[in-house]
Amino acid sequence: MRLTRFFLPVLRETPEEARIVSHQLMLRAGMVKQASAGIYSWLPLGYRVLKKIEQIVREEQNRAGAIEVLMPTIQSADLWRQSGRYDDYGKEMLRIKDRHDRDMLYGPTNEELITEIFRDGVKSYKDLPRNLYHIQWKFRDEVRPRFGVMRGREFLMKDAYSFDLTPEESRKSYNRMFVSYLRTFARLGLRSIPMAADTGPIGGDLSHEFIILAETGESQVYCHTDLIETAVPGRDVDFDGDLEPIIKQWTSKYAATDEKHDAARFAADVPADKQVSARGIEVGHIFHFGTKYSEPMGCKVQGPDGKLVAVQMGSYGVGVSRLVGAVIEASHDEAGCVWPVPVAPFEVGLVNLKAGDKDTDAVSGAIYEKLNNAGIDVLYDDTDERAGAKFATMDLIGLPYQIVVGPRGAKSGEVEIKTRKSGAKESLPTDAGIAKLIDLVKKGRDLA
Ligand code: 5CA
Repeated sequence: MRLTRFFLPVLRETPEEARIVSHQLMLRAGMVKQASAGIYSWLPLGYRVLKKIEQIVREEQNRAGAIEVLMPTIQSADLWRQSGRYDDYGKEMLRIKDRHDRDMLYGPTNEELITEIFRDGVKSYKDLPRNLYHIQWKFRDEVRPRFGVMRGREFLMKDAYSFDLTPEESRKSYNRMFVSYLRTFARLGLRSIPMAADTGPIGGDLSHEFIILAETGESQVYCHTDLIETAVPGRDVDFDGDLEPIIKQWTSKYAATDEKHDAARFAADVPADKQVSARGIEVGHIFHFGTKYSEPMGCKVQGPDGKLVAVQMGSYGVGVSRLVGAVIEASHDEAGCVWPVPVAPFEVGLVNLKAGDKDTDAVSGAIYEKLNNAGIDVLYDDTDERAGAKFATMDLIGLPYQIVVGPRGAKSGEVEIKTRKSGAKESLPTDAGIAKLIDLVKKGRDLA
């Protein structure tokens, strides 16, 4: 992509309303624009990150055996009356009337709708287990939308729903999502910490939040240092096998906890030099709730003995749009974002320091073509801005690697490669520079 043809409305000043760094940087880097309180338009740069995160979430759901569907954003209130949640959900639910005066709502989550779909589509235990998911916008009329996309009113969520015959089988489905989440967040360049959690309005008896440690997190969490170092399951993990040993590793007596739960027990059990107390951002939340929805909504299958049984269910959410902010919180410096390769809006920034100059244009154009042909996502700064402004913008938008072509190098056949994260710079012959970049980017794409 040539910057002269792109839409990148960067701001030089930090907008006053933004209180945390991810919100500030997302506005400054022209990633999002607020449309109204807690509701954002995704501009091209931000949208590219959102799509990359969404795709990684999707790949890991598929790997764990979940099947993608797409349910609507608008739902009928009647469905929520069947589960009893229409009145319970309160003011967070955006209620709408259609032209026939029917009660509709903008879905804050989809337990009811998926239960109806499954109920009408499946009859026998032989159709179990199944896990259906979608990646769709949600609306929650939060009292205090804040921190940009981190706590929005409209936000993109991946929500998966598992259906099983028995609680034991359902536990296996829960475990599959648990392991899948560890992998998903690791692939985004994040270290996630699972933490036993309350179930709130979703309900149920078993639940974990997945927390990213970051200074601006909304909750105080405590965990054992070992948890931060535990190896994440590799891509060869067998989702049909026994995942209990992996789950045990992550939910032992050293399991993470927070103030609401057993912070005191944690303080007594875990050696002082192994305790980590930090702020955390919740990027995922999984629930097992048995027959809470299937029973009232009549989602039953015929068991092996011919009797009808309500199916066992769980639901599994990932805050896809929140993750864009969470990655920035976890990875940035004074100059701007520092994207991990797998989620970077572009993998390489190509800077032509003297656009309009015959030599730098020729060399930059050739590099642009070679990188594109190698399948690298390149943003080519071919504008006539001065060098200082170009470097500032590149650092602000935080592409993992930069390749800089100046008039002198263009003549002598050298380019400069910069690694955004370390700031390390290296001058190399042009072709060697290109080869090195391709190698670095390809190595950086797979983090787990
Ligand atoms: N039905 C269940 C699981 S599918 C559910 O709705 N869970 S949830 O309420 O915990 O939401 C799932 C994830 O969505 C959260 O972990 C969080 O990462 C994200 N999320 C929730 N509320 C917001 C919000 N207001 N803004 C941005 N992301 C949010």
